[in-house]
Amino acid sequence: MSTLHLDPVTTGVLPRVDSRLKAIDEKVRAGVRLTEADGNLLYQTPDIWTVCSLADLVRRRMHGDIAYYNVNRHLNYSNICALSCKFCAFYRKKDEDGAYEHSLEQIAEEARNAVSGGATEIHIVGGLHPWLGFDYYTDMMRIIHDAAPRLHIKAFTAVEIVHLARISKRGKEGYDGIKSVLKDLKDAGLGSLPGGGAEVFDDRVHDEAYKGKIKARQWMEVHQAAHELGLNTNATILYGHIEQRSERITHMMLLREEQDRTLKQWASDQGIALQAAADHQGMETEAVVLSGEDAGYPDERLPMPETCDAGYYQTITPLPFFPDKSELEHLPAPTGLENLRTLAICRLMLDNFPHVKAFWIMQSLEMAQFMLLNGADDIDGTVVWYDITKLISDSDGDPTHQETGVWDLQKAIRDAGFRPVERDTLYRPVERDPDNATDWRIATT
Ligand code: V47
Repeated sequence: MSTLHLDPVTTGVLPRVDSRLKAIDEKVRAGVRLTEADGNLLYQTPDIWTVCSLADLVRRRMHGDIAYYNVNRHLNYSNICALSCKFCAFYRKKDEDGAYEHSLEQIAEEARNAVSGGATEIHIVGGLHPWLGFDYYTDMMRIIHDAAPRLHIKAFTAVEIVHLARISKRGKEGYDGIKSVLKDLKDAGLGSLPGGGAEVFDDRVHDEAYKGKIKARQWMEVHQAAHELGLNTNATILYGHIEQRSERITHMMLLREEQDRTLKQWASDQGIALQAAADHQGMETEAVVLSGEDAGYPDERLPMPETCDAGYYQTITPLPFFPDKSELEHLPAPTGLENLRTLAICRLMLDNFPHVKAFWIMQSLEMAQFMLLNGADDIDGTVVWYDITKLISDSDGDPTHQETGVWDLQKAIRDAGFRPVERDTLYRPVERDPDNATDWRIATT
């Protein structure tokens, strides 16, 4: 690597290569874990191309030329919320214009529609509804499961789970209360947890922008309890509002630490040696790096949770802040390059997360395509209705209708130079009958 390092401020010239990244380059190539200071440098450097090409190296080691998409539906059962997070334009107060809540019959109908559209997953989240009882949520799982037994139910952010513990009078039981709520939901049909509601794990940002919401420790506890029950979960980071870039790195470090703990627990339960790879590379003994030179996916080191009784974090999805109609509307949205850099840094810092998702609904399909070349291996799915953030409107001007067909997702992936693979929620490849697209099975090879 050249040692060229020009200061873009004094020279007005953007350096092509920043020599300060040399040590990071060597670590990534050797599969050695990056430090917090490395993460901060990845944000500070003007040499975004090196950041992106390192993320691409890791992404190709882990996933080769595969890029995942899925056929899914997002469903927001209600936007009525007891909280008033400043970044959120989705919530409404009871009786406010636009407030809604779906009946269980409407939800069952949506599940049936999802199946007839070929979906393998329904992704369900809502606000913290002040008066719906716990039965509504367990009945929701059962009614979907009855209407669509093969549809995987990925539902409820950690903050909703804590809310459900409170309304089912288990709030005071702490971790055990959370776990028993998750167990009830799992018994009723819940298949996994999405990664929402994490925002940025920092108390200052929390108190300024989403006071009243759970903090990092409780968010992690919910996911830990889910993992212990054999449910896989995802994680997110909502960035580009009032947080500092260094606080994003802290957020990633906390998730990475938690995934280390999760994977080690899981490996010891399974009697397998996840640690061996880390020891072999002479890394910090606590690190479990999945993105080193021996990375390869699908990875038999991480079998599906349904074949064992533990789960783990599958995916990190960086969510760029959408200011429109929120209390923070005066702030600018993060730029395309900032979104690209944040996703690439997620790939590099979260070396123990199997997947990085460029959620096309929030990144745009064009940016998601570009992100596949810079760290992402997944673009999410057909989605259909999305009410939380609005990037596009359909031909009738309805901004919640945000649907892209399978063909468009596949074409976007192919045009970016990757091989589209349809996955289910647990990242198992899906095969479809060419004569009947709604007939699908998990591929065996
Ligand atoms: O929890 C809310 C965020 C999340 C805004 O796990 C906002 O596979 C940006 O979590 N600007 C919901 N973000 C979305 C989510 C998600 C999406 C796709 C896949 C997965 C997954 C998870 O969106 C919320 C909140 O963190 N959010 N308002 C906003 N104005």
